Amino acid sequence: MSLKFPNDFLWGGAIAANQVEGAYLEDGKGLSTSDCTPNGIFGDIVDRTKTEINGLKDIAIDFYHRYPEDIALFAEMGFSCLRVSIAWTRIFPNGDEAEPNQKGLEYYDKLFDEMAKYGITPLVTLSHYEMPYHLITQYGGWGNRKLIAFFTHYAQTVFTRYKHKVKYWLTFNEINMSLHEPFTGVGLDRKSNKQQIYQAIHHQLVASSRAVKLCHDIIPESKIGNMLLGAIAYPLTPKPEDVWTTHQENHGWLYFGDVQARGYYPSYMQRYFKDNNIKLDITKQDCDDLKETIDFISFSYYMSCCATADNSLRQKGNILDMVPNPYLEASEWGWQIDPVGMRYLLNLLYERYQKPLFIVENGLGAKDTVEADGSIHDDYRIKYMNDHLVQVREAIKDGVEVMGYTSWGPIDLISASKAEISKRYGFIYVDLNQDGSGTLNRIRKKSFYWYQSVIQSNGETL
Ligand code: BGP
Repeated sequence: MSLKFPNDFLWGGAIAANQVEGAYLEDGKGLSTSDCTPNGIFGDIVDRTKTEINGLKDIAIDFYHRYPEDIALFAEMGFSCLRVSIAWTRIFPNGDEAEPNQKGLEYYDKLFDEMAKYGITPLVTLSHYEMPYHLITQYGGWGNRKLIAFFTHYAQTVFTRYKHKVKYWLTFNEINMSLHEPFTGVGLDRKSNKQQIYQAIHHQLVASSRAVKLCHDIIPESKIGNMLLGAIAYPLTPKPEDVWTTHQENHGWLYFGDVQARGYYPSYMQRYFKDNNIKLDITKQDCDDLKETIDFISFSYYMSCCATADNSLRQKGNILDMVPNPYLEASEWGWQIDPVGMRYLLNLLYERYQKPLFIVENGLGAKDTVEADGSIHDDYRIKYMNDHLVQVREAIKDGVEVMGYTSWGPIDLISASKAEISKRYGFIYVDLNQDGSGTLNRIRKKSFYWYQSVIQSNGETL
């Protein structure tokens, strides 16, 4: 069997508006939730306009102004695809307006045109960890059913505007994170109870399916997918109770995919809601809307974790309160590195849904050192990505249909969980320090040339 990837495989990288653009109030943009969390998207809510804090996220890596230079660098690596997100607040600054902000629409026109110059296919996320802050203060976030209409109006506006430029779309980034970080996901206070969170998630799932329907109607040749954090858990031991807990733990994120890919709530969730006395307001119209299912499944994959029936072993503070796997090493940020998990996850999702898969985030956050001659030798990043891509190739040989791979943060950007720049993912270094100083100059790392040869050979050099 050939060592190559499919001929139409999409190679590229993934970025998110709030982590790269900066210009956070420029050209009429409104304040978004990500602008209000200075300690990272998972931090406390602070209105930056009043406090003047966190200048780092105000400019981010200044992609808003430097995108032509950055896209030229992506093209130099040979990207055929770039995943970006639209900042909802550039189009509808408050989220509830009838008319869109023209300057915001024009910005993304220019961005997609720049990509087209190099034949780079856009993959666009409608909402990547941000929403208009006004929708939280005035409506209570996704807890309010009205958000469905605001979101679909936004989706309809951008589908109509960019229908000749964008064929691949995603609805909500890592939608399953709403369970763990309700502020970032559904705009609810962290202290919200399960009933409130699941109701808000339900509204978001309905909004997602309505966006899918609109996309299919407005851009018939389009493909629209969901986006999951691929939070795969293994049993910590072969003890049957651990195996069963793991099964349930995986349901905690797979249910989002089940609803979006199958069009209804799975029976195990009905049982879960009953056991936890959660009574959702689900209308007949909601059930009809949910039937409009996605065309493909997309996910991020950084690490795997373990599950156990023994709650005392859970580790707090690491995104999913996971139990560490004794057989795996971890990044400096405690994310356990598991390339085989990539193959396992791809097989699991394909067997479950029989829909094409798109890996839309994968990468290693690490501290880089710039040598005296200006070079950056990030062999650790090359190893991480090479090992994962080898497993992607194995999964393709297993028969899994994989549409593409967009690495996370092909250029250094502001970390989502910590709002820091030192956790770098890029093939391209950005001269920016935590205090906001730096020239913002872009420098090619060693991994830049490695990825370039991987793409050029369509994976043969792995
Ligand atoms: C995913 C998010 C991204 C990105 C990535 C890395 O969960 O979709 O926005 O940031 O994780 O996370 P971090 O930036 O915290 O290292």
